[in-house]
Amino acid sequence: MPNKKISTEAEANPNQFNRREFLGISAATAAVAVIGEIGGMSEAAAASAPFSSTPIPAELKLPWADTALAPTITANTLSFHYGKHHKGYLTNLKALLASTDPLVTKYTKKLQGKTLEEIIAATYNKKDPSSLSAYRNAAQVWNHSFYWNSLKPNGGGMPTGAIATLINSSFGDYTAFRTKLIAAAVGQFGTGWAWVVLDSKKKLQIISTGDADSPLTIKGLTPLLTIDVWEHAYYLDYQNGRSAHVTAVVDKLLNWDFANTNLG
Ligand code: MN3
Repeated sequence: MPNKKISTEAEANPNQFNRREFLGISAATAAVAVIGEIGGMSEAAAASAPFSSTPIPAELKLPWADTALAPTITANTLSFHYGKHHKGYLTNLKALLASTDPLVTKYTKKLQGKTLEEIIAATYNKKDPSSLSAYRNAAQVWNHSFYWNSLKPNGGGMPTGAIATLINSSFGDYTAFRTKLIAAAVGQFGTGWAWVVLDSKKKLQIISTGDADSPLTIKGLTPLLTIDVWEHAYYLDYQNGRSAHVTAVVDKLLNWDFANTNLG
């Protein structure tokens, strides 16, 4: 079941998905953007915002070569994490939505043609097995795509741009932020994620979520960066050394450009 420990104020908020404003990161989607307004969001932003309105992808893609993050994250780890786990979630989601079993379609009919964000919102905290499976697999497809984009070769270290200013105003300085982010990632019990998010008061927060949960289901939070702390993210390279893995990710791979893009 979805982990309810993510926040005492956790609340599914479908409307959140319609009012986020992200700048796009994809040249392909930006190229089709035209000027206009959709519900307060510019059509250019809506069309080029892959992490606020994400169709179920036909296939998945890494934003860098599978050798590019080594030695912090090796191609061997990615061959399983991306090649088996991430792709598996997409395969499972598609199979579920393609099912013609009336016991399944009773719950999945309303999910047809929806974006990942809409599926996540519609199935959050639902108890029937089909909705639960749709939630878990859609959320994990979304989380992993967001995670790959949160990493880049020669990333990490001192932030730049708007995220640097927000880190200083929200946490005092980068050192305090780094300590808190590593602690949240290392301290998440069992499977889950650590997130840097922007709250409704335009301050940064660091939170962790369990299993497939993400800030998308918490009112007022905009995800900026994430770190996967499921064991499949690091066990082949670090065995039980989650702390060493997380520290290396923060210092060598975090993609501040992506955080700045998500800040708009
Ligand atoms: Mn994972």
